[in-house]
Amino acid sequence: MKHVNFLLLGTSGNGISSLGNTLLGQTCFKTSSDLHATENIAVKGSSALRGDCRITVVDIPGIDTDNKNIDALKSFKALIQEALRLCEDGFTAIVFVLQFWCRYTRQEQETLKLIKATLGEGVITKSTVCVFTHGDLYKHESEIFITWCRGQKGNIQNFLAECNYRCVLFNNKTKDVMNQDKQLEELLKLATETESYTLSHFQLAEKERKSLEEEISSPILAQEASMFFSDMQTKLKSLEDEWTGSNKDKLDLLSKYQEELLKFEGELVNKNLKPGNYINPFGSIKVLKVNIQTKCKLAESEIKLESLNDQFKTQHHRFNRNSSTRATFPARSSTIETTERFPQETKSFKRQNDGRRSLREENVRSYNLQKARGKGNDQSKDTKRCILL
Ligand SMILES: Nc1nc2c(ncn2[C@@H]2O[C@H](COP(=O)(O)OP(=O)(O)OP(=O)(O)O)[C@@H](O)[C@H]2O)c(=O)[nH]1
Ligand SMILES: [Mg+2]
Repeated sequence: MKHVNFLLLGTSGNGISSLGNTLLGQTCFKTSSDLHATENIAVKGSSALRGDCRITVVDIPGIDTDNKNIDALKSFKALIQEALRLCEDGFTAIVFVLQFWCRYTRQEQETLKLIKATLGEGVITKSTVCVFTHGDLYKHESEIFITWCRGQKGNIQNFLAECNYRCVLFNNKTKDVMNQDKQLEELLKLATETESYTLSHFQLAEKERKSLEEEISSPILAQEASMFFSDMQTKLKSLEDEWTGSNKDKLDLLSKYQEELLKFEGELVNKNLKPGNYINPFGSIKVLKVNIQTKCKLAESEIKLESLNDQFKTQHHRFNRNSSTRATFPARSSTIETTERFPQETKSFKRQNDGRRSLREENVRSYNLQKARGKGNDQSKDTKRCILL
């Protein structure tokens, strides 16, 4: 006996479950005339003997493309996996269900895109038959249906050409047995032209699924990124305007911000953000990095300066104490005397002065750099203070 397995897919409400019942010759699937989708969250498979053929049909809930997000994508993927589990030999044909009397809209194209991205780009060309339901509304009596299909224009024509005009019209309401048999025969004939769709096809499509996932998640990621940046900018601004703590704590906080930024950048790279109609977050990351690094340098300079000041005060105090001893020595040139009598202190002063000079030069360079970037006015208060010191 011949076994034919069909997987029915299409936009919600197109008559998918009704078609399943027509194919099986009995009511196995729940149908509804409600405007909302049937609360049919499970995949259901049923078989029936039709002539010399055992037909198995797997009906999955119609696709609702208004709900386009990562979760919808993942749940559709899970439905297909479940369908393949129910039909281990795979499907003789994938049946894409359209309504004859309805326009081929953007929604249908979105559904098709989701199907291709989940089952693989080649699924329409190789494995799909298109069934138009509501055949009772077909009034072009004199024109055979395939001629009507070939006469269509625009996006629907592209789709029909893609499935090589494997199209058949179904009237799910007909009680005429001859008509019922005729449409089933036509579908079975077209199914001999298709390549079976199996688990291995589904596994090969993983790359396409990933790509669609990235396309859907990229605008959401970009929005998250923009919120992250504005939050980071606020934190940096308040660090500049309202900070009352020590420079050491400031530096620690800046290092923490830098770590957060690098972590966020890593996450964005891993999620493979695709270019789209939004500001590229990597540009903002660069700006924030430079901003944090400049602030870190300033805080480090302040810390160095504070430590030099402390050292200087200690040395100065010690020097003053020793100067009373120095008064008992015969009068000589003060520089020579200081160098000879206090070699340690003199060397230390020299080092401090060198240190202060190079620090001052570093601050001047940093100030000039900021000024050149047009940020000198507000960020240079600290730097100016360093230069004056
Ligand atoms: N006149 C006519 N009505 C049809 C035909 N096929 C389906 N319908 C009607 O279309 C409506 C939706 O049919 P369903 O089979 O429940 O559609 P579905 O695509 O499975 O919908 P969901 O599972 O809810 O997404 C029902 O009222 C059916 O009676 C047809 O060939 N002709
Ligand atoms: Mg249904």
